[in-house]
This record gives sequence, C-alpha cells and structure tokens, in this order.
Amino acid sequence: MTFSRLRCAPRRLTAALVASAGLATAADAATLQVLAQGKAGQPLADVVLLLEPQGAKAAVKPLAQVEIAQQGRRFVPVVTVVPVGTKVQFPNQDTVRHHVYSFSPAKKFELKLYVGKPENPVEFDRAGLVVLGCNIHDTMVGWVVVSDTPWYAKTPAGGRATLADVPPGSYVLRSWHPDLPAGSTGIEQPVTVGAAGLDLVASLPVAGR
Ligand SMILES: [Cu+2]
Repeated sequence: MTFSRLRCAPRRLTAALVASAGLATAADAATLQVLAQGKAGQPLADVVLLLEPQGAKAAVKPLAQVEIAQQGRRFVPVVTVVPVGTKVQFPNQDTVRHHVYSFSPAKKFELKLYVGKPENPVEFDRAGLVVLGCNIHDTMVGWVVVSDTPWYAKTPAGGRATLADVPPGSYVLRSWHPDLPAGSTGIEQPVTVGAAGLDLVASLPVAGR
C-alpha cells in the first residue's frame, strides 16, 4: 500500500467486505500501545502511526473542526493526521499575509494571500502525504497525513501513542516522520493483533528535533 492510493470503496461496500471477511466485532477489540523511537533509541514526537488492515479496509469517519494555524511564520501543528474526508481550516494568526499551498498529488490547493480565516476549509479527500508550504515565506513547511484507516495516531512528546478498538487480525503498522527522506511512505512492520492487545516499538532512522 502506498500513500498515493485512491480513496477506498464506499462505506457500505467496505462494511460488507469486513463482515464477509469474518473479522471480529468491536467487542473483541484490542488496544495497541506504540512507542516511537529515533535512531539513538530516543522517544520521537510527531510520528504518524497508521495501522493498515492486510485484508478488507475499514471505514473512516472524517473529523470536524480541525485547524492548522499559521503562527509566528510556522504551521501549528507542524504535523497533522486526519482521516480521509476531513475539512481543515487554515487560520492565519499572524499580522503578515500568508499564501498556503500544496503541490502534493494527494491534495493540490492554494489559499491565496490572506489574513484571518479563509472562507472555506480545505477538504483532504484522498489518502496520502500532503506537504504544505507558503509562497511568501520559504521556510514555512508543514505536513498533513491523510489516513484511509481508522486506526491512526500522532505521537506527542514522550513518543507514546495508543491505537484503540482494533479488531484482531493482520495489519501493517506504518510509521512516518517528517525527517524521513523526502518521498518516503514510512517504515512498515507487520503486526498480528490478538484479543490481548500489544505493546510495540516503532523504530525510525531519524535524529528527531
Ligand atoms: Cu507565509
């Protein structure tokens, strides 16, 4: 699976596929604790974790009211993960104008020179990695990972995140960090989830920030 995949099948079809695959119901769901580590073994923040089913996809539900601010000529937060279909606002909290854009295949857009809150949010309607920039300030860079799996997380300081309500089955845990080489779709590790849940370590060959 790659970040450039098109959006998954309609929800009703996906639900039917999940049912026919005989996956467990939510009552049997497990919890995964993941610790993200850099190359020196240090805890890593801003790691996006995507737990992707090996079989049928699971439906995702877009989030409401997600914002990526422009503050002090930075994107805040600098890394965001959202499920497919989420609409994101880009409020400019600086007094200078910004011009936010992306050329990424998963979402090409631009918000022309603006202050305050642009009228319309940007809908991230395709799974993949979206790199954000600003036409005015070359040093501004941010990332949006658009997830087509409902089991996703971003690690905070301390590097630990939880993936909850995971039905038993076979998955790939994909771990991505902005310091991976450009174009990387993340580090993959196969994961078998049982009823008891798991403690996992995701190791990434990056120094961290
Ligand atoms: Cu700017």
